[in-house]
Amino acid sequence: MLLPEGVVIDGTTGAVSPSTDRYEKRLSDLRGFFRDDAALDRAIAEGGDPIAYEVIDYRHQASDLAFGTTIMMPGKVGDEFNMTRGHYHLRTECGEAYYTQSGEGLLLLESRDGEVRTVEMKPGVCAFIPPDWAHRSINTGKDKLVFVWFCATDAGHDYGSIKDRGMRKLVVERDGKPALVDNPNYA
Ligand code: M6P
Ligand code: ZN
Repeated sequence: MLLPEGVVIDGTTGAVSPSTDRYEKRLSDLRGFFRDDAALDRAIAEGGDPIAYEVIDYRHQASDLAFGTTIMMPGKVGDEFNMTRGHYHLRTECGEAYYTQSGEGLLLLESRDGEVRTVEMKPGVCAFIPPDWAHRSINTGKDKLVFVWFCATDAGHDYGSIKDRGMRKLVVERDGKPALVDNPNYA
């Protein structure tokens, strides 16, 4: 039987205690997601293939609800800010919430019929991700971006269409500021 417990989440480091799982993605794991492969190679060589983000889970298969943190490093690949792969949920009726704890970023969302929206990520904002919207988080700041996510345990990740086609928009640095631009490679 699952028992109630208080899970301690550090909003600065993203540490979750207790947690059930964790993984990290390095820049080399994100090949194919950034626009500029040569810039990715340079960033990997210069930084020693740095960690781009880390995900820590509190997840029990016997419960419908899971949560955890994502800790995103600052940085850019070419002019594109560090980002997650981005996904739809396999269970298309499942939404998600992202409650930012520290840092600043943008949540980029895209519906199946091609509508694009962004939600600012900053402490105090809990972003609502409706069912069947692709979502990718982007660290546009100089510090770590740490947020807590809440999602159905079995929502699942569908990376296929994002990996194959990309998202319609990119978040790049223009004049020192984040800007949303058309993805020239969108298929
Ligand atoms: C958030 C959640 C996770 C997701 C992670 C990384 O923390 O939505 O479920 O796995 O971001 O994003 P992605 O899986 O798209 O790389
Ligand atoms: Zn999700």
